[in-house]
Amino acid sequence: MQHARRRLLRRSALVSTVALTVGLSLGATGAGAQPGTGAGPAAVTAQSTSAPKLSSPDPGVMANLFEWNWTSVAKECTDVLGPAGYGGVQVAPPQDSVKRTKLGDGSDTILHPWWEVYQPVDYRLTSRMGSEAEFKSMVKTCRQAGVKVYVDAVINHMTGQGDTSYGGRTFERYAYSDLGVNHNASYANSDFHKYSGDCPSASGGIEDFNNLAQVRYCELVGLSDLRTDTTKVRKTLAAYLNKLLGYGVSGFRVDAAKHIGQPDLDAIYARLHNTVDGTRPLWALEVFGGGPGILSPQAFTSSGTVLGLDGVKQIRDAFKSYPDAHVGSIATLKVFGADSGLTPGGKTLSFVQNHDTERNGDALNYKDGARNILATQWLLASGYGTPQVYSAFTFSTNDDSPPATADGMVTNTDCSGGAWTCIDRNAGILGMVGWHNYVGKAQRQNWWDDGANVIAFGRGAKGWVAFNNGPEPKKITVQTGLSAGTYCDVVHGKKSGGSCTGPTITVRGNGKATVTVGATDAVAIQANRRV
Ligand code: LM2
Ligand code: CA
Repeated sequence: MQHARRRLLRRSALVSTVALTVGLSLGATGAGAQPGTGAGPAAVTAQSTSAPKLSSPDPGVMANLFEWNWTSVAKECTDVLGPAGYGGVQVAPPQDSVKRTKLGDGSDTILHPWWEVYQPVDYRLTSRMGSEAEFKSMVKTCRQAGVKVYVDAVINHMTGQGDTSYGGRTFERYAYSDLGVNHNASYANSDFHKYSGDCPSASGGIEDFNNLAQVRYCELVGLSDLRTDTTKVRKTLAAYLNKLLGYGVSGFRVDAAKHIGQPDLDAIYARLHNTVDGTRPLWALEVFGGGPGILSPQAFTSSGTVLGLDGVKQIRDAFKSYPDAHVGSIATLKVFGADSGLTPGGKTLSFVQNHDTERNGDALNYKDGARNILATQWLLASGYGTPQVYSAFTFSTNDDSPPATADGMVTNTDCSGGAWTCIDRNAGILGMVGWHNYVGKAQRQNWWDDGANVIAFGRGAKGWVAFNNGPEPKKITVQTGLSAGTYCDVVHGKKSGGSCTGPTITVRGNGKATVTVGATDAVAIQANRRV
């Protein structure tokens, strides 16, 4: 199934490339576009491109700590994310999920693969990342550290099989009793598209990812598809999300949003309470590119923010054709964003990879080492979208569990052992998080490139940065836009007292600087880090 879905996704991606080439002429800015507001829903019709009626605040830089347990997320918020200036953290699906007692159909060999969490059983927060009490305490701790929490909300479907759950339930597919919200509502056959007659495919699964009714009403990789078009299911899902908002959660990454569809997404969002800060929740929709018309990511921007999944591929192709080991050409990134066919920055959660794309070849991943770090630093500098820094665990097969007990409970993150990537802690990335926050909405200026793999640009008179994606160090003399002075390179050092713990860069009276940028490395300076 998994492979079949990938093949289908690939095929529809090809279709989309053609569609994008032929069809799109979006006017908004690319690189340098503003990080932005999330969104609330507007009435969606096939024609509608109206602006959202409500907006949520700019989340700032978000860390995506995929499948870190709640204790480790809390500690990271206090020790690393808050002090470095991350504004938010995305966490893995916290609802109770399947805990397999047997292997699947023979295509997998790991009892507790990472993807168990995408098969909800009920809406108690008894997951392999910890208990409901630990979740609540994590949200409180992160918020105290100045880091808002965003939850991966799995609301399109329930499990693909009957089994046991991390919360200790035993259940059958299409029969999930006592969901723990909405007066302990249950889901029965009548709450699934399997029994509603809406799914037109012969198999009951999504066979054609360009067919609207199949995409919305048939089963995605065999997962029991909820009737999100009914009031009962909408109320139950909203009760789950409102419980999370009540605990202090600030918004959601909506799993499989393309398979829920705009009308149902808007109706669910309309039932959501404000966050404890009095703002509308972030509503970040997972919509793979490749679908026509209303199935395209662009067509979901009137319902919310969308995940930058097409951007992920452009970033991969600019830096490296993973997994071919070819070096790409980052000079191509002069144009990136709406002008390169992507959704506008103000409506996009941008990232170099997530848990799907790091495994399926669409993205760079931690195995690319310095090149992956460089790409993440570039994203933070670009100003495109709300940038996420992805930090998870290492793997050798696509199904590997995160480090866990034999029972599947995820163990504490240990950044020293090689099992966790801890990319959020990389010193150069921490420096670029600060740089990103400092330059704010300043426009990109003084773009320079060598036509291949060295680029440099400023953001207003506030910051300047250079990236070298090539194999040799490169010496460049360029206009920085900053005033004369000696600055700390915040990728390799920190300002401490009157000096820099790393190298410095001198800007001359005419704003120019001569800088050597190391192979697969970056340098960055900002106006408030002069030595
Ligand atoms: C997503 N976005 O739309 C997630 O980002 C993605 O990671 C999820 O798939 C998917 N949608 C469903 O939430 C992952 C994983 C799949 C896995 C599912 C469910 O990529 O391989 O499917 O989670 O755990 C697995 C098996 C598959 C089986 C299915 C149902 O790999 O072979 O299909 O469970 O039992 C019969
Ligand atoms: Ca659906």
